[in-house]
Amino acid sequence: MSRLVVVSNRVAPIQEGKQSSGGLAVAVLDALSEIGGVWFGWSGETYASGSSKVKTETKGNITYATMPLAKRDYDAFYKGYANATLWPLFHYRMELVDYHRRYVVGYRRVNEEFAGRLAPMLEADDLVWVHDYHLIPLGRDLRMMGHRNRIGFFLHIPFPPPDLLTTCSDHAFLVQSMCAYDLIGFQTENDVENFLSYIRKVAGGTVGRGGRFEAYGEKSRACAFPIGIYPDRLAAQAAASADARQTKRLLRSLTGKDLIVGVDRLDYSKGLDRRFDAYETLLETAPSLRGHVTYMQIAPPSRSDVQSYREIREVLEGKAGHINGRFAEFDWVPLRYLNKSFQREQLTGFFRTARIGFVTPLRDGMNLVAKEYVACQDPEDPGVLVLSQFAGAAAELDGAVTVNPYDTEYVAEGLQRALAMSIEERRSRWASMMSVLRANDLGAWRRNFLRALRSR
Ligand code: ADQ
Repeated sequence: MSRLVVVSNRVAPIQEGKQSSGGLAVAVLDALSEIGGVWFGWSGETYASGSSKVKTETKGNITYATMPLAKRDYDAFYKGYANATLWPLFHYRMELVDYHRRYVVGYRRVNEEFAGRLAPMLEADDLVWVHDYHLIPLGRDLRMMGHRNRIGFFLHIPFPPPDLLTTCSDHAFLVQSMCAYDLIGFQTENDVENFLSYIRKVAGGTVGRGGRFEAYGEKSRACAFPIGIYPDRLAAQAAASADARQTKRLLRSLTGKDLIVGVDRLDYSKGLDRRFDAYETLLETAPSLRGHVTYMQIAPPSRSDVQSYREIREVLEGKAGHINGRFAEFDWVPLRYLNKSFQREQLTGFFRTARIGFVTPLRDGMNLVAKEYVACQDPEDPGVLVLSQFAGAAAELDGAVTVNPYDTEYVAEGLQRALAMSIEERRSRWASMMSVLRANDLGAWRRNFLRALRSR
């Protein structure tokens, strides 16, 4: 079988043996360790002057090939175009887009450099799988260097409708670059539809059956491959974690109160500010719940060198202080707000302890936390998932209490419904979600994508 060559922005956290808080890292490592191959990407290091070298290291059946970025490339490509331009743009947050020509110049330069460094490592029958918004032009750059391999691209984040995408001057460059791939994978049918709508309306292309299309002189295919988890592995871990020291400590600290849990990277797309507002509305409108619920929000800081991330952190600190100042009693703190990461084993225990999984992004490609929360529940006494209708996961998780995160009263009502739900209803909603998670697990995601790429 041909090798798999995965290219993604970051490789380093896994290589250094650190716990990564990104969903992509978990998914890619799982896929590669089953098939074997190469994982190429940025090492996470920067250098001020001179040139860089690709460092390779083989562990088991995976060769990690990483390269550092020049400081100016880090600023323009990573901090700039990827995280201050594309991330807000693709999450429908035009007002947060920070656009500069030097950013896109750096973005193109780094993609060309990645392609140039990867090229000598490629064998003719390698399947190449490029991940995410940092590397949209990479496939086209490899093609321009003469590589005829099957090259697929998967976008982990949402794809916006054409009216939003065209607010960015580079929209044609971005979509044209995507068309150079043999297969373009999205998280949901909604994202596929947004992309094909651009192909029809803006690119003047034609769209056929099964996501096949022609545009900019290229023939390609766009399909949805919703990313999953391994639910039974997590369930086993959660069951084991129920007896872990930290889970017991958490349980003791709750003294019988119902736990609402949120776990997100500290990112404005996750809707934490409105989520805090909704919790405040819950305490305001349902006074009987005061002293009987505890909301624990775990949110490790991410991308702290981007201005909009520093701002959301400040906003959340203010809101957390406000809620606790307004409602706390001498023996009850309504909101526990933690800016740190936890080991997977600890998180699974926390998920299992929580009566409610509170997941309300304003826009999210998929949201693996929603799926992980469901998988970690005790089948006899499962908790309830309160989920934003704008998370990709909402298309699959039909047993969740679905809410509109922009409507804080509606979210507060959703929390109330979830807190009051009968055990029969909780069990039946959980069972229906768990069977979806098993059918669309992480293995299925990887197999379906690679099968479609091979057979194109
Ligand atoms: P993310 O935006 O990072 O991923 P998500 O899908 O929820 O979001 O994945 C986060 C992962 O990190 C989960 O596995 C979670 O358990 C873990 N994690 C989060 N906070 C943590 C903490 N405090 N400590 C330890 N682990 C933590 C992007 C897209 C998503 C898409 C994924 C995968 O934005 O929409 O679902 O990629 O494609």
